[in-house]
Amino acid sequence: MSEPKRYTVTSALPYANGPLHVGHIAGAYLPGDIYVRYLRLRGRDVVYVCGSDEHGAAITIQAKKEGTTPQAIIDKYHEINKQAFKDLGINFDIYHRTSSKLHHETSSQYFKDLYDKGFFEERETEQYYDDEFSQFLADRYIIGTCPNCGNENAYGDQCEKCGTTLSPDELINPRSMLSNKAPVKRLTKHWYLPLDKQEDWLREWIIKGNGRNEEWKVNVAGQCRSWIEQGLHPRSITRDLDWGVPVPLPGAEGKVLYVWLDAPIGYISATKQWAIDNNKDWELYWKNKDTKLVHFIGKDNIVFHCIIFPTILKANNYILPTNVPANEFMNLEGRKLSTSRNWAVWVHEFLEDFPGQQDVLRYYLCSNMPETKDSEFTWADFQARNNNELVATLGNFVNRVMVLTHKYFEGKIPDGPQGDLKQEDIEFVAQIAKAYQNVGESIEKYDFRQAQNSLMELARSGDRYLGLLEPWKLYKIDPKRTAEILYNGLQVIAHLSVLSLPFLPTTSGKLRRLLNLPNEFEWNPGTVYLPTGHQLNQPELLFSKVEDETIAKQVTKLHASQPMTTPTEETPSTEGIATTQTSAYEPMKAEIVFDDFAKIDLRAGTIITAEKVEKADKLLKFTVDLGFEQRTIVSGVASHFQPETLIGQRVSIVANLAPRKLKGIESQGMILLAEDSAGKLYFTVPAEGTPNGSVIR
Ligand code: B3M
Ligand code: ZN
Repeated sequence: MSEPKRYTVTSALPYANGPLHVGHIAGAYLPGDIYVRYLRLRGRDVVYVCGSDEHGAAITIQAKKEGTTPQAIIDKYHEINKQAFKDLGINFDIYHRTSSKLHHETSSQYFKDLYDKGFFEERETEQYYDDEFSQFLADRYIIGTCPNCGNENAYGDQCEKCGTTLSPDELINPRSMLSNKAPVKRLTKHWYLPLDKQEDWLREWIIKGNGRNEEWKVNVAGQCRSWIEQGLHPRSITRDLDWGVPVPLPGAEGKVLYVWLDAPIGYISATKQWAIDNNKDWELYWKNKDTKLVHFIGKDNIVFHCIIFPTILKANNYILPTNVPANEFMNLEGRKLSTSRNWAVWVHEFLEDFPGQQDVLRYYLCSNMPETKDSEFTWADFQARNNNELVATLGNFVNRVMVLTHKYFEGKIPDGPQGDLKQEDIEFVAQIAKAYQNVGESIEKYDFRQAQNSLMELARSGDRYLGLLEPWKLYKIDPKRTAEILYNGLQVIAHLSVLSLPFLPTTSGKLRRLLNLPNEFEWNPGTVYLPTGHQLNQPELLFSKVEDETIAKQVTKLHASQPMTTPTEETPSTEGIATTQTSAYEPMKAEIVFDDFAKIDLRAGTIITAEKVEKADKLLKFTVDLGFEQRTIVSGVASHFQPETLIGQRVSIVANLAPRKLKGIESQGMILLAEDSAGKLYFTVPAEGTPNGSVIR
C-alpha cells in the first residue's frame, strides 16, 4: 500500500465481566494507543475504536457467580474499565458497547446480509443439554478434560491451560457447568460458517501473503498456518442462549449470534457511533481500499481476527486487516496472570496505589511488552525501571538543565552556539534526528519496546552530554559556553516532549508546561521550539523514586490476595454453578526401574542462609546444611518466597546432581519442591527430628 489515506485501528473488546489487569494492557491496549498517538502526531487520519464485549457465556456465567443479572454485570464492568482506560491515557475515539441498540442492529443486519447471499449452512445436530437446568451447553457452559493436555477443566470452546481451541464434542468426560452432571444430547438447529470453502483464498492471503502488503509477525502467521494446514471446518455461529443478539430469522427464537461473530462487528458499530457523533463517513473507514485496518489483540484471539472475521468481512466487501500484531502473554511474578485466582495487578488498584503515576506503568509495560514471547511483570523490575531509567536518566537530565537555566539565566533560553560548531555539539544535536527516525521506524514495525528505547536513548545522550561537559563547573570561568550547553540541552528536551507523547502522554504534557510551550507538536527534528529569550516555567520533578517499602507492600498484597487453599483451576463456585473438586494433575512420567531411582542421592538438610542473586529476578542463593558439609544451592524461586523467611526451613535435596553455574554462582545440588496445578510451590520437608544429612530412600 502506498501511504494509506486513513487508518482504522482497533483493540480487542474486553469482556465486561471483570476489571482489567496489566496483562490486558500490555497485550492489546498500550501498543494500540502508542501506535495511534504516533499516527496522530504525524498528522494521519485515524479512528481508534474499542468497547466492551457484553455478550456470550463469559457474561452470563459471571452474573451467576455474582448472584446478579447479566445487565448489572456489564453496566458495572463497562464503567470500571472505561474509567481505567481513561486514567491510563488509553485514548480511544470511542469506547462503545455491544449491548447498544446500534450494535444489535448492525450485527443483526450483517448476519442477515450474509444469510441472504446464501453464505451460511443450516444444520440440525445433537448438542449437549443440561436436563436439570433446561439449557443447551455451549462454550463455557460445558467443561471436561482437554484432549490435548489432559486439563480436567477445559471449556467447551477453549482449554485455558494449553490454549487449544475446542468444540464441546472434543471434551473427554464432559460435564455441565450448571449442574456438574454429565449432559445429555438433544437436537438443535444452527447456522454454520463454511470455513472449509474459504480455504483457498485464506491460503493465498495468509500463508503466501499475496494481497497483503505487510509481513505478519511470526507468532501470528504461524498460528494461522497451523489452523489452515489442519484443515478448516464449518463453524457454528449461533447459540442456544438467552443473552446476546437474537438470530434475525423466523424460527430462531431462543437463539443468539455466537459472541465471536458479533464482537468483531462491534468494531464496525463503534465506528458508526463515532461517525454519527463526529459527522464522519464510517464507510470510508471500513470499505475504502486506501484505508489501513490494524487489529491489536492478545494471542488467544488470533484465529478470530485472522481467519473468521476476515471471512465475513470479505463476504460483505469490507476491507481486510493489513496487520494483526498480536502480542504474547505477560506473566506476573513467575505465574500466569489469572482473574479467577486473583493473581493480578489490577489497573484501577494500581492507579489508586500510585496516583498520578500512570506513565510509570505505561513505561514499564512497554519496556517489557510480550511482543515476541511471553514476558514477566515483577515488582522488583518495575521499581528498577522507574528508579534507574525514568528517575535517574530522563528525569535527572531534564531537571539538571531546568535548574541550571534558572540558576544562571533566570529561566530564559540563553544564546545558542554561533559560527563553527564543536564536535560534541554536532554529535549531540544529531541525536535528535536519529531519535525521530528510530522511533518512527520501530513503531511502524510494531516494535514498541525498541521504539521506547530509542526515545530513552535520546535522554541518555543528554545525560552523557551534561556529564561530559559539566556546565555546573563551567559557569564561573566560561558563562558563554555554559549558555551553549544549556541551549542544546533545552532543545533536546523540547524534542523529548514530542517523542515521548506516544509513550508517556502525561509526561509529555508536563514537559510542555515546564518549557512553557503549547501542546502543538510537529514531527520534525528541525523544529526550533525554544528561541533565545523564551521564558521557562519553574522546574518540577518529573518522576519520583519508588521505595523498597512500596514494593514490599505490593508483593505482600499480591500474596495476601491468595486464598489459603488455592483452587486448582478456573472453576467458579457460587450458587447455581457447580463446584468441581477435581484438580488438574500433571501427567505421569514413564516408568523407571529401581536402579534408575537408586542413582539419586537424596538428603535431609536445613537452609541456613538465603539471599537474592543480583541481576537475576528469579534466583535465590541458599546455603544448605547437610550435617557433614554445607552446600551452596541456587534455585529459581525468588518470585515465590521472601528469602529472609526461609532461614531455618527444612528441605530435601538432590545431593549428587552435577554442579551447575547460574549467574556465575556454582549450584551444588537441588532443593526439592512440590508444585500444585496453580503453580504454587511447597517445600518437601523431612519429618521433624530427621538429622541433617540423613539419606532419603
Ligand atoms: N472479548 C475475548 C477476550 O477478551 C473477546 C475479544 C473480542 S475482540 C472482538 O479475550
Ligand atoms: Zn489443554
